[in-house]
Amino acid sequence: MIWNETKECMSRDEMTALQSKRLVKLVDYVYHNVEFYRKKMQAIDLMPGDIKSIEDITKLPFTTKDDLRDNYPFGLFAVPNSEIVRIHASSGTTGKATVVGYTRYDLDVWSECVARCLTMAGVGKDDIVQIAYGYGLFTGGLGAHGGAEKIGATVVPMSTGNSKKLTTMMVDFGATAIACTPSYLLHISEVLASEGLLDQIKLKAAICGAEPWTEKMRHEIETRLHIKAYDIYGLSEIMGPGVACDCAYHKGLHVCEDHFYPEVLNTATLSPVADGETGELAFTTLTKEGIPMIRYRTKDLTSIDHAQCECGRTSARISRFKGRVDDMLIIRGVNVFPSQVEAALIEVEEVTPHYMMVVDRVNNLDTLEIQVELDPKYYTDEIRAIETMTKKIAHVIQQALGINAKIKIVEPQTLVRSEGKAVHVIDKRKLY
Ligand code: DLL
Repeated sequence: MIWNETKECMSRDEMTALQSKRLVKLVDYVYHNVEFYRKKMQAIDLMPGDIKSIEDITKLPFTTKDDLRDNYPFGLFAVPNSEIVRIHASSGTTGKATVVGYTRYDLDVWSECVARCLTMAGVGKDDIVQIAYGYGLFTGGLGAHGGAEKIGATVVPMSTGNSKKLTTMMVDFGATAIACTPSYLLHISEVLASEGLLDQIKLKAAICGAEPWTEKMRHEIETRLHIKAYDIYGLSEIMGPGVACDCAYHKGLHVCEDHFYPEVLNTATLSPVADGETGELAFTTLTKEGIPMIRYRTKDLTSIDHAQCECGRTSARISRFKGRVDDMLIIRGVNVFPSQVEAALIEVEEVTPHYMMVVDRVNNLDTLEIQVELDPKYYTDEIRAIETMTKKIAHVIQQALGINAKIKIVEPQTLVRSEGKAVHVIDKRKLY
């Protein structure tokens, strides 16, 4: 183990001093252990001794997902395989999988960070936690699992795949917390309702993440299940779930910044922006041994706030994610994020938060169709009522996005329910 001391609540000056010390050590570590970083630094005549404090971080080059893919599978590892005790990998749907490796120390840090997040969500040793993120190469299941065990909670490793069994066990075991994607939790709430189990659950908290979701979706989940829902963020390249999480005040996600140094970058210049300004989030892993990351560009869009939170924690907070740089659709010249559609649809009482955006190009003009499901009690055979509803939804979308969309009301339960990360966009333009 090359890293030691960690303190959770410290002043900004103490945090900066710790980050500086760790960055200096990290740069020396990667220079001597990862050829990729050594070459990148040599290419710009940068020596480890040139990095003296955290302010010098901007002298370092960025790392991207392509770098991980180009060095597939283990090229960016800083330790021999004998030190690696766990591998995770991204699904690789858009290219080669990105592979990450953890030393025993990395797993300890990971469970510590997730434990902090669960504590923020009020989960402790008396709780029974159902983990309904996927187990396997995806970091969600095992990552949340490690943190829940660390705080001494009773862990139920459900994984995904059998919602009826999950809801039955939720009632039988008296689960008090659940960790899963927000879209899956929405589906679970439907299953609980259809099974008549809603009033038998003991759930009090949900720790949801792995995909963008809105404040309105949080409200929807909290109202349906009578629980508190918390936002947990992370990515496999940096660790997995637990890089950041929100507290009971829900005023941004507290970053475990003693381990992961966050920068928010102007998307055009890649220079760090001021607090409150939106940009692309980058992370430097200050203590990671297996696969350290220097200025890893996440593509996630957020802003940062270094002021102390009302909860008393001093860690920097990142705002709820607006989306990803590569999630943004340009439809007839207008920038559209799926999260805007979600937020708008939740405003319409008759509509459920399940939706699918289908983007196409007809006669050189972009088209947007939004497929929605109504709350079952609003379905009717009366054509005029359906037309009125369609117009109403189209108007709400026009107001929210500034563009017209064709609204298609589909039959109940026809839109795919996801158990992992939800897919909300089919962009047919990419097929031409
Ligand atoms: O999704 C890790 C994770 C698991 C986080 C469980 C939270 C809970 P990846 O599969 O590598 O890792 O995907 C990372 O998912 O860059 C974001 O775009 C998105 N993401 C993760 N959490 C959130 C969140 C896991 N709370 C990518 N809000 C990230 C918005 C999120 N987007």
